[in-house]
Amino acid sequence: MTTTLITGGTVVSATGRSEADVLIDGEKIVALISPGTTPLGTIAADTVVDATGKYVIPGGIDAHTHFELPFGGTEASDTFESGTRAAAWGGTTTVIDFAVQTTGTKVQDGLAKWHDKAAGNCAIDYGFHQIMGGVDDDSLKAMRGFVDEGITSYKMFMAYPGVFYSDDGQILRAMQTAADLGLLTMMHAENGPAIDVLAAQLVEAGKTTPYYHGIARAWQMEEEATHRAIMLGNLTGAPLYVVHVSAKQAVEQLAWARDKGQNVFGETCPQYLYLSLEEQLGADSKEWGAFEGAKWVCSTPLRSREEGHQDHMWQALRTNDLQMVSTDHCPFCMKGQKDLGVDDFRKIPNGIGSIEHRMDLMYQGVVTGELTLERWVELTSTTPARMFGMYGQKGVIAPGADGDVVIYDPKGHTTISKDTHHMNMDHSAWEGFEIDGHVDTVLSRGKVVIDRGEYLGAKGDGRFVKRGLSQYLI
Ligand code: DUC
Ligand code: ZN
Ligand code: ZN
Repeated sequence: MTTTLITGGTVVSATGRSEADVLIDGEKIVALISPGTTPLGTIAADTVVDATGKYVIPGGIDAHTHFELPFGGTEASDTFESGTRAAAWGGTTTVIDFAVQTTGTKVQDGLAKWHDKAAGNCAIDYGFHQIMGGVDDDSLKAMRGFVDEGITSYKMFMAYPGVFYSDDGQILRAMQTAADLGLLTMMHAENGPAIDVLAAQLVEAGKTTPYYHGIARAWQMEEEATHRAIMLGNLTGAPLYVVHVSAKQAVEQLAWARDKGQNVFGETCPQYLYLSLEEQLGADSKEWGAFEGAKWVCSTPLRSREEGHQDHMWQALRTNDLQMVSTDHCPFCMKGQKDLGVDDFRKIPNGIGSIEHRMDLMYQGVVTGELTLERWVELTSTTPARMFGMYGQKGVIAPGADGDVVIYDPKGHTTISKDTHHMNMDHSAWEGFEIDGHVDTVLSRGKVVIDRGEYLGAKGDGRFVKRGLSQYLI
């Protein structure tokens, strides 16, 4: 077993910061040592990592990724191998991807397929949520095996009729089962049937460009579905976690339910904090013309800055009306994938790739004063660990936890570009973004996988994490 000592840094947790050295023995953190104390005698570690002037934080946890997701006649362009490697570059040491059951297939087959895709291919640790694409007697029975499989959360879609969609009766039945088992219900909250009508009307009127993706998926569709999901959760007693929240009105629904004491939670994603309907979806360029906006076609969609959604998301992250930031990493290339929808925005595969940039993008909130350092750690690591039943093992720098550690240099600087990122994409949704701060060194279960600009990890290093029940419930 090798020992690693991280010296001279400022250890930041969700609740505070302190000057301490961190000792890792093999895969586990074994001690935090304050300056001037030598409780373990003279420590002669095999490897010493100097973190002077830098932050030492628990590895990032991205609880919402889609590697190799079949969508719109194509497949998300990052594999488990490329996606988890890019995650490591960006200071994320655990991902939770979504195993997929589509309508008409068996849940167990979907899960087995996802284990096959991931096993032996990941650079960092990974877990799964289960997408339920068809709620029936069979799938409800399958849910009863989830906890033993270490899959304690599952996702349903109020959108995408004919693909992933569940109607209210199906949602009700699944939530009843989830309440019984203690599972966390994750919801894609958009009124899909109404959106599909609006989208068809727009296309018929000749409004086919990416911008109209955002118009069809109006905020009213998100607010209404969020409210409906909350009420179904209220009735059944099922804890609810709403994914990729982008409308301020949806946040207001979550806050309303939380104020009444309901177990309701929400995540947003970097794209809903920084990007907008006007500036990105409505963009055009020499290269792609009016189709440039396809890079940012995702669902829920980017919202209008004029309407104030982005500012509201930042505020909600401060007030804990939103508890987490995940990426919904679902990358597609422009050539050969996004361009399937060049004549009709409905055919553009939905998704943005950001897994490599989440820690950096959220650190900008610290730079601008939107977030404290501690809240940055909480939103990107500690709460994801608690929400999804991994806290203690992940999400914290403490004796007994996995040696998942990021050394972050606040003096570093990066310009994001497709030419330097490690995601399998021919463009970047974040091209030209200037980042203050930099991921310097990353350890995954005690192994240095990123060493100041060098990748030292390997596919197969990452292991499946069997998760427990949520540790975040009220
Ligand atoms: N939203 C996306 O943008 N992509 C994949 C699925 C989803 O819900
Ligand atoms: Zn979704
Ligand atoms: Zn998603």
